[in-house]
Amino acid sequence: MYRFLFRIILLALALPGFAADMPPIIPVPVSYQAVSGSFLLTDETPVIAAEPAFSGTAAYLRNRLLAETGVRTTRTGSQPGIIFRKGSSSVASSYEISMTPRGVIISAPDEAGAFYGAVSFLQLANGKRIVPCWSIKDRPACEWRGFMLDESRHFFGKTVVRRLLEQMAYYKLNRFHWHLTDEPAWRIEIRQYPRLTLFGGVGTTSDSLAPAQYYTQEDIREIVAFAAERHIEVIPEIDMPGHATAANKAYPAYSGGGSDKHPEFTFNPGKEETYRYLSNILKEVDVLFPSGMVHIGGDEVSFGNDKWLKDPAITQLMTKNGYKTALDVEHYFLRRMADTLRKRNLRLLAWDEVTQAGLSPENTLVFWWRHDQPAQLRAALEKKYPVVLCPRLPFYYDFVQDSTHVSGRKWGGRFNPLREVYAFNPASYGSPELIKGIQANLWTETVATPERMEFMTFPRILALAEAAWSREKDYAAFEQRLPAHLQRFKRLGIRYFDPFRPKDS
Ligand code: TNX
Repeated sequence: MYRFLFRIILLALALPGFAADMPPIIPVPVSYQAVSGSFLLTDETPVIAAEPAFSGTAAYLRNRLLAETGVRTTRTGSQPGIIFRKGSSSVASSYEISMTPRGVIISAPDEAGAFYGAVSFLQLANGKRIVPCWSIKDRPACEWRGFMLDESRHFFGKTVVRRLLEQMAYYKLNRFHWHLTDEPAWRIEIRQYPRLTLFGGVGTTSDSLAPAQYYTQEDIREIVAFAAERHIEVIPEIDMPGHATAANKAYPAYSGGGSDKHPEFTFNPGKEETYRYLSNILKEVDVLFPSGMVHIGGDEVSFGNDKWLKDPAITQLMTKNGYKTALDVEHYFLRRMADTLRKRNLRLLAWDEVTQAGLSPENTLVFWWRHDQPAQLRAALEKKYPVVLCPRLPFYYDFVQDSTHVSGRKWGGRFNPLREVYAFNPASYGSPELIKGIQANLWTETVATPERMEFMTFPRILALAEAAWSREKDYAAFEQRLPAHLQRFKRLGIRYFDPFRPKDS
């Protein structure tokens, strides 16, 4: 009998999760130490913001503890509690947790740090009321920890986006890049140009007769506020001068035409009216998004600029300025848009095609996505552009994550398994002062439903988070912490890919 019990205890110690040499937190904190004993959460546990600026975070923690553990914490009381304090560290977004069975202190220099401390505590609790004690010190490696969702190709809507943002926050991601316009649809209400969403909103790639689906300005405000409560900045992408098909269907006067494969793909860079029109659109966008950044795309213009050299307005512009190629015109367009954004004190974000356009590095952020063109990254860094790394391999989440998967993209037989997302190390690219961080991009031509969206996102977003936040990484240790997170997804009804059973899907 005793031998049997002994064996069970040994087995339990050997199992992942029981080997408590690492807290169950993803992304793994910078330093941690197990402390003996556990902290008990009850309906009498007070959660207190000793620093008034942290009261929003205290409220958030209480709310999530209720949602995830069912415990109804209180605001004051004599029971052991959770206290948020201003800490002595001056590192932005850092935090410390010190815990004993008699109380939890979360200290941070700023609101973001307090929030990340709260999130780490939530992960320590992992849905349970008995929380093992740890002492933790933590700070992010990358400032930009981003995720992009394409809602032009398929529309998922507010409920799904809120669920995604909640999980992004749980893993300390802090930038939501919202790809709202492209060929099939324009998904953001613009008051001055209502047809954008009337016509451009119609259809997804799967159903061209579906009713218009888009975000009203009220919806946008709601999502932006929801994200802000979770320390996530939302950056809209209004793609130009290419990928503009939906807008051009609504307002053909500003179209620069397209190609056989991509009809009406571009805005017309030769007409002054186009700049007025786009500047009016960006004014409304600016007011809705407090991040002070707008992503203007700038990608793949050559897919549909076939008509530019035959267009009277464009050829006139070329003669006037001595331009020889469509690329010269594209760069002119981008400089004009940069002027528009600069006048409004907005930062210009764009894909790596814009590196050669002659924009001012101070006001720009370049997204390196073409993994097969490392020279583009080198050029951007040489020109002193700040950069976010989001190379297709391993950061395009429309790429499948297992060799057995058929729905989704591959690149010359390669795809993006969890392990490769995890292995990505931004520090290995050097230039720490210019490389702001990393981002994963979920394009949705092949992702038609919310379930599929989640399946492509989870758990790869966890590997992204650890690659962005943590300095020391170990895939085996990550794999040990993963099952508890997958179980949580199951509890919350989040669809995910199970890397331990790849054939299940
Ligand atoms: C390239 S990445 C695109 C997107 C597609 C994606 C599909 C980029 C700037 N442009 O328009 O959706 O590939 O993987």
